[in-house]
Amino acid sequence: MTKTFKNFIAGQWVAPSTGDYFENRNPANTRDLIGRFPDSGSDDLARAVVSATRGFGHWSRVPAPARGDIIRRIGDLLVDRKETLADAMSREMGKVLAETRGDVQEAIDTAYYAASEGRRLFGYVAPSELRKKWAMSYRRPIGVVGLVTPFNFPLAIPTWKMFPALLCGNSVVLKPSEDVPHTATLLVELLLDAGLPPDVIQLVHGRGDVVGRALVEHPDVPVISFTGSTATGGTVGETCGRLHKRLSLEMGGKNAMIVMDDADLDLALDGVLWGAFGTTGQRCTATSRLLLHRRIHDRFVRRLAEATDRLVLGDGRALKTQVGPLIHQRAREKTEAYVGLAQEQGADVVIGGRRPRGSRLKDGWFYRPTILTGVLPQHRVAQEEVFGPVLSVIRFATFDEAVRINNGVKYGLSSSVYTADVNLAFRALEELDNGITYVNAPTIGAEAHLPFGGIKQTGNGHREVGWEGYHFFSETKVCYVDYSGTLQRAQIDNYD
Ligand code: UN1
Repeated sequence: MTKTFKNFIAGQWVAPSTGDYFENRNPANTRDLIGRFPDSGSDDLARAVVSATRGFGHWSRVPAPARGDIIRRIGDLLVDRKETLADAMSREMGKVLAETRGDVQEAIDTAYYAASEGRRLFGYVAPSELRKKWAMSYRRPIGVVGLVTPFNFPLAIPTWKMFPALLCGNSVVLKPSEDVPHTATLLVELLLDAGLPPDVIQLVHGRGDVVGRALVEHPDVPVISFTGSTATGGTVGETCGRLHKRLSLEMGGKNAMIVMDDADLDLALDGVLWGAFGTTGQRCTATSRLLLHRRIHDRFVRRLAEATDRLVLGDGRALKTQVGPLIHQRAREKTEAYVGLAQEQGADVVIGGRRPRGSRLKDGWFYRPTILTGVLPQHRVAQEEVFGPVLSVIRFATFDEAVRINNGVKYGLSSSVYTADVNLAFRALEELDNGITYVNAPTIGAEAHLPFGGIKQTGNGHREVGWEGYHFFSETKVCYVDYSGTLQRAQIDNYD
């Protein structure tokens, strides 16, 4: 019997007003049907916003340390349910269990950070320019926050938006990716078990162009946080600009790893395998360009091809699997199209460049990890986000050239340099145009307590998590108290 799931609106698990559902299948084996999920309409979303507005009314008045206590309990339950959540996530998203456990761990870390932030959420006290007057600031909740989240981190991304938003006193409407609705459902069940008031969290499943759009356009949702493609982010940005909403965008990446000729090549090899093919390349931080110094280029490519060939593809829940499937047919077709395009533009496929053979993987969206050489910086495969297991190798002669290539794309999320030269390492930190730069580590793996985000068309100036995440989800109120008993006028020149 196929299980039919519901939305969580106004404190109840409810069927969608449309009566329509979509199927959620395991990308490693499409014969495995996980369930049917609501293909909701804008009416469902509107009801969720009404309830979340009520939730905001009382939650925003709960003291921040007490809000933090509930989020700490959420963290504890995430610890208890780590294996169940990881397994469900691998089943619906495809990445290997070690990675989905990491995804849960990122949520746990974010929860405990948020809990402790309830006892900080610092404002400032500044000296007033006048006598007998205090000047200070504190952080206020904003209102109903709309979250639109992607498939690749089914738990980490919704929670790293949601926990700071909740801690700051906002209520939340979550529209998860239609590729990972089951993890979102398990998350909301967990939040309620931990004691989060039911009208503070609403879950509305459905399509981006219906439910996502309704959320972004809703006049009573003053804050939107979106992670997804740069194209969709642009549309979200136009709407939020028109409606004067506060908006945080996390979008594409075209992240490069630079390997200098003095680098520890064993270390760089492990790094690039993990950075390029972890999560099957489906991270916005994925290493999708490998910039190799010409003196080590051929040697490194040979070793990389051998190691890539040994990677074991399969179901993310099978013990031996190192690389899972892509999320769906469109993702595989897009990956194939980029490999074709690269070849037309003159690149060579060194390894991969095709679907796996044999019957074992025939029912999943698998694609062999692929290395392209002879790629030029301006080739489309080296400029555009593939979001698949495709690594473009580019040769360079000098560090300055590598910096130019790294910076010569429209994205600016993450970069990495492998070198033993401390001077070059610091130059990389200074000169690479990205929100995150790693030295002697791959482009993926940002930690949950440091601000996350990118520059240029990766973002719109905000950062997620860390201390900066809390700035986005709260407004600064500045307070002046004049206890002089007289009218004192600021900006009047009192200095004779
Ligand atoms: C993403 O791919 O959208 O830094 C987020 C990392 C992870 C988060 C990636 N902690 O790779």
